[in-house]
Amino acid sequence: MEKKALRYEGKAKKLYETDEEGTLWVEYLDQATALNGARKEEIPGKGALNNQISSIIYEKLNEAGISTHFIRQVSDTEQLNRDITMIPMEVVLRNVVAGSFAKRFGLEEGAELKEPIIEFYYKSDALDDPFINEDHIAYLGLVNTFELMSIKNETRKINTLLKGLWQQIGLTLVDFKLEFGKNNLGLVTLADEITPDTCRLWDKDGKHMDKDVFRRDLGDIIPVYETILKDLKEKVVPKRFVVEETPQSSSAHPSAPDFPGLSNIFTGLQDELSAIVNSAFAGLSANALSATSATDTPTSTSGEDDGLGQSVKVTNTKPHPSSAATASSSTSKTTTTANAASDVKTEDETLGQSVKVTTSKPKTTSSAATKSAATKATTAAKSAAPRKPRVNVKTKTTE
Ligand code: AIR
Ligand code: ASP
Repeated sequence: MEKKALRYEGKAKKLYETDEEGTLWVEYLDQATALNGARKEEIPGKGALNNQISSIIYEKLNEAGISTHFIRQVSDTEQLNRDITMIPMEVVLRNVVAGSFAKRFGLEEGAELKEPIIEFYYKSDALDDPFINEDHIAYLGLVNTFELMSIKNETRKINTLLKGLWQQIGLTLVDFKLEFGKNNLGLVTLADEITPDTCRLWDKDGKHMDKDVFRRDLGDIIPVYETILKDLKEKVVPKRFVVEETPQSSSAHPSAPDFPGLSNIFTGLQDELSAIVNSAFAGLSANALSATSATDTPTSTSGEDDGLGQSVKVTNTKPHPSSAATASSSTSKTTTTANAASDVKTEDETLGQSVKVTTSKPKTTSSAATKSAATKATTAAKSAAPRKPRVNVKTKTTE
């Protein structure tokens, strides 16, 4: 693979074309910005740390069946991503009161939210990334109703996975920002970095282990990010990821979201439904679709299961010692990448992960094992109604 012309330079990354169509070469920069780029600083080593941290996280998300842009890390500061059409929207999920949420509602930082709260921001440097709601999203034609449903479902699933992942290194996931794009099949796909630049992470003493150290002038971020990378390498990378079959319960009812494994079925169904709808409605404008009401079925929001079989509970309810709230804005822009083909992994030893997916007959994949988006779309298009999943999948992590 060859690095070709520079496509775009953002605040934290440079995106290059490659000799392979649909693949971008992404270089992480040693730059930190705050206040939408108004404050800018060169921080040697930051690019390498964020590239490696984001690569580890995306490998885990790919393994867990999330459709992402991430292909692979190519050097300390570079990775390959799929080229997808980005949606100019930031999706923020909050587990704990902090940052602009605390500021907006005049709250002290630190209270755990009963249910995660999802917020949307319109990505526009000129407008300073304004806070928007679902009607604004429809009016602006950013995504249609079904894509929005899929984005919210994916965001909740990712929250469950990320909470568990950060908990493995003793950190509470307070909130985070995601960006999505659409791949060549029009499927919603996770993109952009996931790093301490885009997540708020507190250690057990409430110490900031993220970009707030820079935003709030609390010291040097490099040792903080180094600790995170070291801990991820030691405690998260070596974890073996095992997906086990459990017999399907005939009594499982879709309205019982706490039933073990049901959330997987739920999200599997929703993914399929979104795929059908996306392919059926491709071409229709978001405005035309916005007349239909969006149904948002929460999936796995209890925070008890991290999707990797880890028990997760965010218990930080103490007000955070520091209360300065910082307004958010965006990092990168336009087009990055997507994972149209997170391969189905049955026995995958890459990165030391063993992923076993067992299914009952006829063979089908679970939501924890990813089908390629292409297969998914074709399957979805073929079936007139969502298929009944035939497996319950339980995930378990072992050392
Ligand atoms: N974020 C928002 N815009 C850019 C970024 N990185 C992230 C922050 C924080 C979350 O979104 O890092 O984790 C919420 O930010 P805020 O400022 O709205 O409270
Ligand atoms: N990334 C945004 C900026 O560059 C905002 C932030 O992370 O605080 O300004």
